[in-house]
Amino acid sequence: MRKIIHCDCDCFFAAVEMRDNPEYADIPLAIGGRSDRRGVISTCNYPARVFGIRSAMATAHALKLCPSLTVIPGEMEKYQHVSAQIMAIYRDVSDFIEPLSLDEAYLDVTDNEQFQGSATRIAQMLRERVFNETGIIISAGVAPNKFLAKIASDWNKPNGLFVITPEQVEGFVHSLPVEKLFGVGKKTAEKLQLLHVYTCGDLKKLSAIDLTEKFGRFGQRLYELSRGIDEREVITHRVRKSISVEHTFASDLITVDECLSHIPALYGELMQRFNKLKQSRSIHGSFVKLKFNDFSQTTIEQRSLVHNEELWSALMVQGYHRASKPVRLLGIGFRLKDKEEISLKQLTFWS
Ligand code: TTP
Ligand code: MG
Repeated sequence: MRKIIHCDCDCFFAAVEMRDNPEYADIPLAIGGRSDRRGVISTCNYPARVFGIRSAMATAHALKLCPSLTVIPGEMEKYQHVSAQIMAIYRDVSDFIEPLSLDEAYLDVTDNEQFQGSATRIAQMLRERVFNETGIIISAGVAPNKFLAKIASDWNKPNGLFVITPEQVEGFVHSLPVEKLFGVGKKTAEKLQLLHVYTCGDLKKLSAIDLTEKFGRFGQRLYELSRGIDEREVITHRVRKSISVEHTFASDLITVDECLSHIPALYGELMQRFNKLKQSRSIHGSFVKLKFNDFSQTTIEQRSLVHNEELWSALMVQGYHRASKPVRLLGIGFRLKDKEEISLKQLTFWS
């Protein structure tokens, strides 16, 4: 029996904007494209949802529903940055994490020993840590599988925690509307209604053969989901392709020598991070990144198995002279050999 937590930020893009601009906190706010350019809403905060505004709605329509709606374009880079911070908290708590999008992830905490193995208390701790460290509120669902954990995180949104214990699965699923099942869209729901199936309880009355006849392979899935069964694992093997460190300076670096003087510190930090990697990985290249004071940036890299200060310096000089402008950020990193690629190649070689 697994213990799965699904975490999902509340009105993510809007939450970041409300955090950074408190004047947005209590007014209807949406992130979206301009109505005069046929833009659509990416998301909106909960005060805006009272008016019926939803993701993917045309901004022009949203403004009809709520003329006082504040619509702002948003800043994807900022949301990516906050997302990376939140995912780092999840990774700190569990090695078994599967990010699904910028604001959503599954964690498998079956063998996690924190809080005597209580998934509920781990989820509560995650919610507190994310809020304390990033100012963003997440809702979490705890259940014995992915399918139910995802439904659970939505159940008490916003700012919610909902737990489905193994004993509660049968009762919970019984009254669950079939529209909540992954893969059941409008068409399938209509088809099911013709069979007088509205809830998973109704769905359970149909035999596996019946379901396969009517829905093909998806019929088998419906048979399982209506019984609260979902064997999918949390997929964790994200292959890291590079590792890097970077530093943004309080005041710009003007000369190339100033840039070069930061190499030893960056190099030391990079080696520290590299040595902390869980699996040993081979380096097959090095790169330097420079961001200039006009926010343009450049990366120079070289395939090489060896690395030393001379190599970094040569790359840094090359990068600096691409723009010869004051520098606001410096980064250095390694490209890593893809382990899976190697084993695949070996397989084809031997077969
Ligand atoms: P969601 O988690 O679907 O939505 P949300 O976080 O805004 O709201 P909720 O409280 O219901 O979870 O999506 C996460 C972010 O992805 C969302 O903030 C904006 C973006 N997004 C789009 O840009 N377009 C879309 O159609 C959707 C659904 C989301
Ligand atoms: Mg969300």
